[in-house]
Amino acid sequence: MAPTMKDWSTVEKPSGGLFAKNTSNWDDFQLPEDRVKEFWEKGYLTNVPVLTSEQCDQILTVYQQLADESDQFPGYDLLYEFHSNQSGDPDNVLMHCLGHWRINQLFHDLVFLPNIAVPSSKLLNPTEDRSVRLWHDQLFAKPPHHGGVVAWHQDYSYWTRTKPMMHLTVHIALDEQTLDNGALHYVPGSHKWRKDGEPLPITDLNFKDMESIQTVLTEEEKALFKPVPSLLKKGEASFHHPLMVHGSYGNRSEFPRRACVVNYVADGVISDSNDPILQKTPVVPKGEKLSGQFYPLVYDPLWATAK
Ligand SMILES: O=C(O)CCC(=O)C(=O)O
Repeated sequence: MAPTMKDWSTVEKPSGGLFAKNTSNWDDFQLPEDRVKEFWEKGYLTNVPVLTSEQCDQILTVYQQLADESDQFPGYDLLYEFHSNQSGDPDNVLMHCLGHWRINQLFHDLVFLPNIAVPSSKLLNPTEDRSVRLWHDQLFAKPPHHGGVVAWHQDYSYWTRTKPMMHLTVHIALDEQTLDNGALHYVPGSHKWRKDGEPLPITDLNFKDMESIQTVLTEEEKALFKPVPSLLKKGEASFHHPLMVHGSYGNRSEFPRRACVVNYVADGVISDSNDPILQKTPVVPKGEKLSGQFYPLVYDPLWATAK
């Protein structure tokens, strides 16, 4: 049984553990307009530098401890989910975790990082800048030689218990991502495939092969299915739309491939369920807005105008 410890979700601001606590020049973190346009056209943006190599190393120290110690890691019981190998197959190992921002100061501060929170305000909605709230965080780690696959999917297929769809994923590489080690891949334009904005049905995420999504694609979508790799350097992030089709192949290199993911929602997104929308968190009654301890505000465009 892991020892009890501070629950960092009770701290609704960055603590100063990963970056300076106070930021006044919020606008310095905005992306240039052409990059925002590129995001809405292609459905993703890649190679945005967000962490220094030193910050990555700081995070990797605790990341690896959590991966190695799993249920012995202090605060383990506060995690929303922890899968030391989500595939169950020792030849295709994928460590996947949610809720680590609750148990460690660096993971806590990462969700408030202005380099990701501020640009997200223009990537949650095409017509107006939005205030940004944490939805949840994730870790995806693929060990050397036998790291598993993440099959093609759209994130919003898994998130329809919250609406409307104004969600965003920020994928941060703590290790360089290459063709050999299981870099994330995107299918450009796939966020515009279904005119009704409905996500594709969930297909088997079996962590061994990528292609189960093909069973639900139309002939036209199959013809447009032209994936490209997102070759992130250490400390770079990609941002992707909730309907972007993405996935990653196995890690057959001799090095680990570890990533941190932060998922945001626009302020105003509501719960569409009377069950807990995240494991180990209280119910947000259907129709009520995500807010409070588990969904902190990480950026409000008004902060940039208030002097
Ligand atoms: O780390 C991976 O390969 C999968 C990540 C993913 O699905 C995401 O960033 O949304």
